[in-house]
Amino acid sequence: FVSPLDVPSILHRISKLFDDSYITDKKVAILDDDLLLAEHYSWVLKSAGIDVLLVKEPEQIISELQNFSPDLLLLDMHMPGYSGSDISGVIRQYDSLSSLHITFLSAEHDIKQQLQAMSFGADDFITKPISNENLITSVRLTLARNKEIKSLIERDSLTGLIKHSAIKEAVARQYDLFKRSTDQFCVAMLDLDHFKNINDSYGHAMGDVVISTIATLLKKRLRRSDRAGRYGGEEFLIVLPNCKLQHAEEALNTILRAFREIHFSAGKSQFSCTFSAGVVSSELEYADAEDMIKAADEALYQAKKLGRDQIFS
Ligand code: GH3
Ligand code: MG
Ligand code: MG
Ligand code: MG
Repeated sequence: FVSPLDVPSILHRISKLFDDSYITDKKVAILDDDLLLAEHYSWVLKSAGIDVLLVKEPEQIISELQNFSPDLLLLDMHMPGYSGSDISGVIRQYDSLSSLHITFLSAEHDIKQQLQAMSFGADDFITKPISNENLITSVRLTLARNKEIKSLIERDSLTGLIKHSAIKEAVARQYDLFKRSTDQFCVAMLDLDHFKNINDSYGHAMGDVVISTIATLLKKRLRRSDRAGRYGGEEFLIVLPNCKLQHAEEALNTILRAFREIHFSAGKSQFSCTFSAGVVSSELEYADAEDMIKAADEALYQAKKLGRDQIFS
């Protein structure tokens, strides 16, 4: 073990390796039956500005991970009564934890044993003992790399919004939270009006400009805790946590007014565009997240039927 003094110096040495502002998710969970060692790792990572959860009861690991939602789990391979492979096998059965990065910690040097253990759902391996410097470097590299991969997989390149499956997952996560906390939340489905006409009259590239404009507006005007995703071509799914139906409706109406005022220039002509949206609240009891999305889609259909350029709830 080292004195507290050398953690800052380690950080200083490796800081040039990383753009810190880039790593915004810094949550790591640790499970090791050697509590002294686990506490040491925790202290080292905390000194590096990482939020750490020490899992002390392996039986509670699923709920603890779901509550803390870490980006990385450092998991001991050998524990009395459990193996790391058993635990990662269980973790991978939960959809909400399927993207959690699991790194095995072990004194196991045999590569064959390591690979076999990893076939149960871990992503990589750290061999114990590990120096403080290597632990911090390895954890930060994993966090940075994960964030980059996640954003490449989840983000849509035209709008920078999260894609279909990621926004659906965000709705599902909110629905799960709601079941436990009963905080009301809303889901909205938004679709541009007569968008085919815009493509036909001004070209597909101009259509793309309109799509990225509404996406930018959503990013700017929604609350930070809200999430918007590109559900389809010119369709957007939005989840608004901690929000009453009336407020969601107001927020979308404000965005609609702003969007309507935008004048797009295509050569000598100018045009504008509108959208329709359907909003539903968790106050009405829905069977699951899927059911709520379907209801938002039906509300959207009503908004279209009533003449478009409006929010239906
Ligand atoms: P409505 O008011 O009923 O929604 O009419 P609409 O013309 O908007 O009909 P719909 O929503 O069915 O049309 C979607 C159109 O959006 C069809 C498709 O060609 C176009 N589209 C889908 N994705 C893209 C894209 O990425 N870029 C562009 N430019 N157009 C797209
Ligand atoms: Mg152990
Ligand atoms: Mg449309
Ligand atoms: Mg559409």
